[in-house]
Amino acid sequence: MANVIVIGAQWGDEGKGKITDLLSRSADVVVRSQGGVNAGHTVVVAEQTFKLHLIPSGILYPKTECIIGSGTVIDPQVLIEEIEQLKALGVTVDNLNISQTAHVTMPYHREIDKASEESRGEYKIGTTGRGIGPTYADKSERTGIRVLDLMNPEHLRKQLGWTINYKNVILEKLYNLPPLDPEKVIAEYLKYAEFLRPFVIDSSLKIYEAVKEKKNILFEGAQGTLLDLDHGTYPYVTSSNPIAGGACVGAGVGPTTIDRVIGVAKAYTTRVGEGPFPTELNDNVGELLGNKGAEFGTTTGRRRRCGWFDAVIGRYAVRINGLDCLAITKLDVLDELPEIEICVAYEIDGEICHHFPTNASQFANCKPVYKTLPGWQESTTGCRSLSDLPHNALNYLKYLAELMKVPIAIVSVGPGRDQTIIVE
Ligand code: 2SA
Ligand code: GDP
Ligand code: MG
Repeated sequence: MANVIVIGAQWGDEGKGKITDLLSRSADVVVRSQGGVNAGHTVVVAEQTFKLHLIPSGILYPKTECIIGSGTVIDPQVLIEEIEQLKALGVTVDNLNISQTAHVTMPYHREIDKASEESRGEYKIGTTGRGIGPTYADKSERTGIRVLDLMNPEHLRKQLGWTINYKNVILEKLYNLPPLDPEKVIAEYLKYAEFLRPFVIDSSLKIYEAVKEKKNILFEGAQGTLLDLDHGTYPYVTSSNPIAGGACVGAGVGPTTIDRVIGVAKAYTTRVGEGPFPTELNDNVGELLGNKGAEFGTTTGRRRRCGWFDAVIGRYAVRINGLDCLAITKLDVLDELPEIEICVAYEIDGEICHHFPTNASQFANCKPVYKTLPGWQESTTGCRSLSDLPHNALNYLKYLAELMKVPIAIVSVGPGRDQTIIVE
């Protein structure tokens, strides 16, 4: 398997959790390198559904080392709940490691995230309200609290005393919210620190040692390419870098470590939160995709917006991430449709454009150019090889690969581990 990055090729929720779990069978180490508890990765094993937010989707394999890397932001309260839930389900977390240089989400980050969204009115981003943006903002501003700081009570007391007084000015004066009590927050976070202490490591060193020992390392992306802070649909993005390059930065490995980059894309498109979405369907087809695909936020429960597959975005994801191949998920959700549209280009100001426009206003005003393909109107959920697929489903996949100029290596036809076609 070698060293593989798995990233989302759309706006997140492509099924990265399922694909990571699948590939984790042959991985020695699985690393999450960006994002925080905004992420929701679902893994379905037999009758059990696991919803992971910070813990890598490799955790279900007890011999696989799982690392929450340096580029992530950690909400200790949610992480502890996640650990407890896994333990209650009989999953061992002895293989879990937490980077000492990851940043910590504090109560004021959550408060400021929510208050800032409310104050933006029609300009809101549609964040998950989990404090992600403010945590990364503090990291950039160099006022963040890191896991290391959490592990040092004396230091934490000093640093938090100052920071909370500063944040209270923002909470009170800007948002008219009650101030936080520094002593209460410090006591709460010191408790979390004691729980998490045994998991804390120097993560980039551990990953480096695994590289040297020629272990198979899987880098599990969170969110998706179009939510990337630098290359996504700014400002409607998350505050980290979900693209493949972000995995190297967040994990602390050089790009030469990476052997393969897999992009995960749904057979259609979804987006949760605000921002332009050219192929969005506000009709009964959009509703069908949402209902059949159970398109609700894994973290917030918000209804996801649904639309046709967008190959312009797909090609952009291939380029920005250097994708070697694709995993196409949720093909089964299209099973009953008589016809399926694929966006092959955009019309912008009367001109046909085959490239993703990084000019936000052009993207917001583009019109999709569709190619219509016949549907297959049979169930694909029982298919286990390409030859099991209905002719039109196979044609649909072939057309996607042709449009994006990368091979499809995996096809997913249901949430279960076995509902997968590995393309030889
Ligand atoms: P944030 O909270 O600052 O990261 O939000 C900024 C934008 O990023 C989007 N975002 C996501 N989009 C899809 N899935 C995500 N994870 C959850 C899931 C989302 C949920 O798995 O379903 O439960 O609602 C995720 N996390 C962040 C977000 O919608 C904003 O557009
Ligand atoms: P992630 O954030 O990319 O890991 O994706 P999420 O877990 O947020 O959302 C994907 C959802 O689709 C989850 O509920 C998965 O169980 C489900 N899923 C994954 N692959 C398939 C598939 O091929 N078919 C169907 N019907 N559901 C799938
Ligand atoms: Mg998700």
